[in-house]
Parts: sequence; structure tokens; C-alpha cells
Amino acid sequence: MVRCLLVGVCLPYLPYQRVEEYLDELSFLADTAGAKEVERIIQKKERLDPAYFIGEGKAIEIAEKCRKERITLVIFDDELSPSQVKNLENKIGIKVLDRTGLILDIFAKRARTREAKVQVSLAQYNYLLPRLTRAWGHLSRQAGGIGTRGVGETQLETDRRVIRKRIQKLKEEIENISLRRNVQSRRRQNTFICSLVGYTNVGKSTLMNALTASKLFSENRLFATLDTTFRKLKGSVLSQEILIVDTIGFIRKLPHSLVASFKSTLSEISNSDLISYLIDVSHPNFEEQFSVVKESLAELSCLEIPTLTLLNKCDIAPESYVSRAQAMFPDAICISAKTLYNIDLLKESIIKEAVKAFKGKIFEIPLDKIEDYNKIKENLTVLSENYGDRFLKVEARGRSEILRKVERLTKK
Ligand SMILES: Nc1nc2c(ncn2[C@@H]2O[C@H](COP(=O)(O)OP(=O)(O)OP(=O)(O)O)[C@@H](O)[C@H]2O)c(=O)[nH]1
Ligand SMILES: [Mg+2]
Repeated sequence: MVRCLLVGVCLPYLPYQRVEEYLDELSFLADTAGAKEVERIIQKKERLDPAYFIGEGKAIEIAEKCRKERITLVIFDDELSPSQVKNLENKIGIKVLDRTGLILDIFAKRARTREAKVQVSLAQYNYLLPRLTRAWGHLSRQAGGIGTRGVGETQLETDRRVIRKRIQKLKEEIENISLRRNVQSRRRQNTFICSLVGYTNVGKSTLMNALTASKLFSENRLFATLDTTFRKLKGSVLSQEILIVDTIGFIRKLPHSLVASFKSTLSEISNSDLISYLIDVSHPNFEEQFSVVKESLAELSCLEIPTLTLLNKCDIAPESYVSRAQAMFPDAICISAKTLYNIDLLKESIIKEAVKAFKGKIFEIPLDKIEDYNKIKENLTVLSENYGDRFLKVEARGRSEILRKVERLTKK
């Protein structure tokens, strides 16, 4: 494992304890990426330094510490500008990474499917583009521009062109994938979709496995899941199909380039009939984690969708955390995806929501409207069809908006 040092800055409005917790999360991220925290430094500062982010003196202190402890990587909890990274690397003499760079690295390492890989590459190139420009600017300045200007510029232009072309290609590929996805989701219109949503590592995949008797990858690391997966809810007696969707976890300060790239994956959430919010009540900071998720969902325009709040990891959560959470979410269900505590109760609640969302109805469709009816039919669960002299009598279940469409056919 790479030995690393973590750096956090405590600005006047932030409690020190909070910065500690942020660094705990950063340490967890570092561990996921394959780096071990050897030291951490928190600097109290009135304002950030434009050149070094932290103070120059602090940078020298870090350099000494790294030499003494054989540390080879420094990770900052905040996003650094490209020139800050360059200045810090020059001063400290080893690689400097910011939070965004670290998260991108983890995503790149963990992406398995074509779609996840393409989305991560797009985010990486978008991150690289402005950095590439300035890095080259720096090099040609170092040489005083003499003799190298032409070469440097040409190289830079070529690199930028290549990267822009790649970005364009990746965007097209993502477009194609989401187009296919849309077709798929239209076909799924007569199924009830329940998404499991939450901060990273709250137990979404574990719960998915519990609900659907599948064996998705889950582990005590951040961002174990980078794709959305669908599975049928097991044990539902409804004729209605119920699908459970496992999604990517959210995190504080998720890099913008990543959010943009994963838009098509995340937009799956907005197709749901029900969002199950998972909260890890064993985590000291679960309130903030919840608001991060809530904000991200607002950006994806998902706030209108009915929700179910689940307090997960009840088996290991301290009593006081659970009561704090229950006061905050009086309707929430306490569960444990691991010990299966209350999982049957949860299944019933999901089924109840499915019953609410999908109504059954009987229609008499005039025979001259049969063609129109056939077009809508694939979005319904048809229970029976009987031809009469003037009407086709249909008994069907479906989403209310689809039922309204059929209803309109029965009107003159
Ligand atoms: N004790 C306990 N551990 C749990 C519970 N649910 C999940 N875990 C553990 O929490 C860790 C993370 O679980 P995952 O299911 O991978 O979490 P996730 O939300 O899918 O995480 P990402 O995909 O990384 O966003 C694993 O080590 C699980 O075994 C629970 O109810 N109780
Ligand atoms: Mg997962």
C-alpha cells in the first residue's frame, strides 16, 4: 500500500470536529484507492492561500514529515487549482492529489461495465483538459519561451485536439447507451420500480441482495457499485412485477465532471415509482449524508417521487443514533440488510406502494378504437379481454396515467 498524508483546512465557519470527520471519510477513500493514511494535518486558517492552498510554511512542514515517514503521496480534502497542485508538488517534492482526483481514480479502478468505463473516461478527460493547458503553459514559461514556444504550442494544440475528439466520441457513445436504456425503460412501463438510493457504503447493494435473493458485489469500501442494476423483488404475490434498482452511492463534493458524466445512469432514478432512501444510522454524520443525497436528488428532479425512509445497520448502530434518526424521520423503518431484521416488513411496504401506484380497472373499448388500444396495451397488465358485439371488455392494471389514456378511448 502507498503511504499517504492527508491534509484538511479548517476555515473559521467550520467546527474542527467536522474537519476531522471529513478526513475520516478521505482516509476511507484513500484506503479504497489503495493508500494507507500514515499522518494527517489539519491547518486552521482565516482564508485560503491562492498559491499553496495551505500556508507556504505548512507546505515545508509537510515536506519534512513526508521525508521522515517515507510518505509518497499527499491528499487534500478539497479541490485544488491546477497551479496549486503544481506549486505544492514543487515545494513538497512528491505527488499531490486533491479529493476530485482521488475519487476519479477510484471510479476508474472500479468501473466494470462498458457504460461505467465510458462515463469515467469522460469525467477524467474533462478534468484533464484545463490542467493540461496550464501545465504546458508552465513548462514553456520555465524555458523562457525561447526555442520551445513553437514546439510547446503545437504539442499542446495536438494534445488538446486529441482530447476534445475523445470527449466528443465518449459523449456520443453515452448518448447511444442512454438511447437504448430509454427504449428498455419504456418496455418496463408496466412494472413498478423501486430505487435504492443513498450515500456511498450505506448498504444499498446488501439490501438489494436481501430483497431479491441475488449476489451483487458489496464490501466495506466506498463506491463498490458504479452501475444501476435491476432485479425482481422476491416473494411478491402481486401479478404486478416489482423491480428493485441498486444505484451508485452519493458522496459529499462529488466532482461535477463525474455527476455530469453519470447523468444517464443517475437519471434511472427519476424513472422510479418509489425511492427508498437508505440511511446508515451507525454513521455519526448520517444527517449530513442525508442532505447530500437529498440535494443530489433535487438536481435530478426526483423530489416529486414517493419515498420510503430506511434506517439501515440498526444491528450495530448506537441506541442514541437510532433515536436521533427516528425523531428526524418518524415514518422511517428500522432495518438491517445484513441480519435481515424487518426485511419482510419492508417488502410489505414496497408491495403496498405498488398496489397504490397501480390501479385495476374495467373498460369497454369501442371496436373502432382497438388499434389505438393495442398501442397502449404493452404498458398495461391485461387480466382479461372479452369481445362483445360493440365493445372489447378489458380488465387491466397499470399506472394511473396509462389508465387515463385507455379511459379516453372509451369516450365518444
Ligand atoms: N452491520 C451491518 N452492516 C451492513 C448492513 N448493511 C450493509 N452492511 C455492510 O456495509 C458495507 C457496505 O455495504 P454495501 O451494500 O456495499 O453498500 P452500498 O450502499 O451498496 O455501497 P456503494 O455501492 O459503495 O455505494 C458492507 O461491508 C456491508 O456488509 C447492516 O444492516 N448491518
Ligand atoms: Mg453498492
